[in-house]
Amino acid sequence: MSKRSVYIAYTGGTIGMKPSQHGFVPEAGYLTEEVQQLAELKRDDMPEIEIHEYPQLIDSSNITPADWMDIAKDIESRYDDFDGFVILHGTDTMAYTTSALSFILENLQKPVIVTGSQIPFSELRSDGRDNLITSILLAANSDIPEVSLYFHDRLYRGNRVQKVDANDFHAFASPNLPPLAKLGTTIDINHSLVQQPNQKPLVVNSIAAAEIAVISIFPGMSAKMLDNLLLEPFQGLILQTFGMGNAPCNNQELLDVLKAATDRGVIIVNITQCYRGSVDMSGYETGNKLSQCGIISGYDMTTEAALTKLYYLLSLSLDKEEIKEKMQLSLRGELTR
Ligand code: ASN
Repeated sequence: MSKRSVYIAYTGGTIGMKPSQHGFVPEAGYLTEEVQQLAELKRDDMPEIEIHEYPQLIDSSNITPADWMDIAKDIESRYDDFDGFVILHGTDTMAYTTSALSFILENLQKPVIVTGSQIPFSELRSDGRDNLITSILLAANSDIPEVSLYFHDRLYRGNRVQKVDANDFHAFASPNLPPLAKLGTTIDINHSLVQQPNQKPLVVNSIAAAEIAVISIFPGMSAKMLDNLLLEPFQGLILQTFGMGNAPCNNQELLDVLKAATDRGVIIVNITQCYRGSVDMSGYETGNKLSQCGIISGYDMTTEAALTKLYYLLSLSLDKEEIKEKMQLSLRGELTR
């Protein structure tokens, strides 16, 4: 039987960085060379790998929707040649990229695992080695047909994760869905959570930048500020609200601004500021007023999932009602109703 094979796309991030006068920066060529020399990859029980270093390595804070498309098209061009895919990426915006890729890559039948590190490979205590080796193993053998994120002994659904710690090796969490796999002395895959592949061919959807924003409601928020933001050609807002989806209902000016915006066709999606839990606008008057303004529920979506899903749906040339309907349905396992 021929060996399994994994394609590694190296986009940048701390994992391949070196110190500079201005702090850590990605260093061309460095990580590719280190990976090719890894003793672990020469073992018989490891798959064949091919590593493709991107011409412009970036700190992931510089990522744009155009970069997500480049990654997706790169996977598409090698899709038939490999059993699984590993994307090496910075941690800062990794959850945005995994969410975006989950919407861009439709009918996925092979694992696409995004990983990186908190300490560069070049440093003694780097967490990059385990993150990389385990991601390669899972990409080759797990048959999890999803965009997922592997970090510090956990494999998470890509559109359910958030970066929750700037320093700790345990940098990611999936507040509203248990991990797809836990790795200790054994590898425990939670098969009941893993999405079932369909037999349709891979579709690479397009995502383009749009006039959208994420705003967190806060005490004393000005209606005028929001009104200015929502002016034409503004298309959509992810509104992070209190608790179960609540906002001040004693500020009529604020409610009028929101209602006027949805009447103009601006799509406003209500997600909670809380770390865990779901929006239910029927729970309190303060939430109910928002639904009366034409605001739709984002249920338990993360900010990253809601934002990238809105980009995705706006790119599909659907009418507004279809966008609102799809926004509230689970398309790739990103929300629970
Ligand atoms: N700033 C880095 C990045 O996101 C952080 C990291 O990768 N740990 O590219």
